[in-house]
Amino acid sequence: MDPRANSAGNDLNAAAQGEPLPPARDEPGLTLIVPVYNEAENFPRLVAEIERHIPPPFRVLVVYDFEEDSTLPVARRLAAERPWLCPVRNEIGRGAANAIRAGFQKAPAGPALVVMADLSDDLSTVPRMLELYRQGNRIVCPSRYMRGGRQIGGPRLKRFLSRMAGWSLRWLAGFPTHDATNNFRLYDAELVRQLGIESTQGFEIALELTAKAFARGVPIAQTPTTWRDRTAGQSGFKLMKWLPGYLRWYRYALAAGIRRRPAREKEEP
Ligand SMILES: Nc1nc2c(ncn2[C@@H]2O[C@H](COP(=O)(O)OP(=O)(O)OP(=O)(O)O)[C@@H](O)[C@H]2O)c(=O)[nH]1
Ligand SMILES: [Mg+2]
Repeated sequence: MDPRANSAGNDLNAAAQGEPLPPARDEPGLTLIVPVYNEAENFPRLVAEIERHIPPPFRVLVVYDFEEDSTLPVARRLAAERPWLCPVRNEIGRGAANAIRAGFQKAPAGPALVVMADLSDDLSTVPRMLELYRQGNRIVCPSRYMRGGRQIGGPRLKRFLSRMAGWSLRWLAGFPTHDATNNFRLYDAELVRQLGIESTQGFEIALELTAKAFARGVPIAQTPTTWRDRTAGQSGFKLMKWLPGYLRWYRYALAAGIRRRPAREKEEP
């Protein structure tokens, strides 16, 4: 196991001693965690989408791995007029999972939304997600695969595997979303601190956190969303390299669903 496993809780405590966070538009509020890898082309449109769809107060943590990332000059220019926009260097180690972990280190208590910079995620879903969070759900999952959801474009094999993972976990284990692998997701930051993050490679991090919360009976909701394949920039998705991580948390979620079946049957008469 990775020596950093389960260290997210400590990391998050350490965040209080790190650089000060930018003020949200009005304290307290939503934190957006946006991992970026050379997203200069997409980033200004992402900021416009955030301003259009997300009700203040919020802050945006733009998590990059290295100083030469093409997103950085663009993000810094836009941040000059937006105190809530904050580039954050991922010091944990390169890669998407570590970037998201680094974002959670910085996120204060309250709702934390992970959103991609490639414009694939539909931010008009966010007000409904916040409503479901305020109703007591600690994780809210936008779903491409439930009624009302859509997926437009993307590689066929990846689409097929993602859909199969979602459907099988839903029907075999009663997983709380049809879309187990989508990383566009809202979390309670304190819950993430308690659960800890073990993923260090790719985007299996959303499946990990949701599976751990599901195993503990934490309230989780889903809501339909539309996902569109990126039109600019390069995909960094590494299916074969990341598959073992996905399989680990898939098996965990399946076992949790079977173990929790009597409790679930009581919850859903
Ligand atoms: N910091 C950091 N961010 C990354 C890394 N890889 C990808 N990202 C960012 O994570 C988000 C999603 O990455 P994508 O490469 O689009 O991966 P995906 O959305 O799962 O897959 P596709 O869009 O289907 O290819 C984007 O905002 C990327 O810029 C990485 O190694 N480090
Ligand atoms: Mg993408």
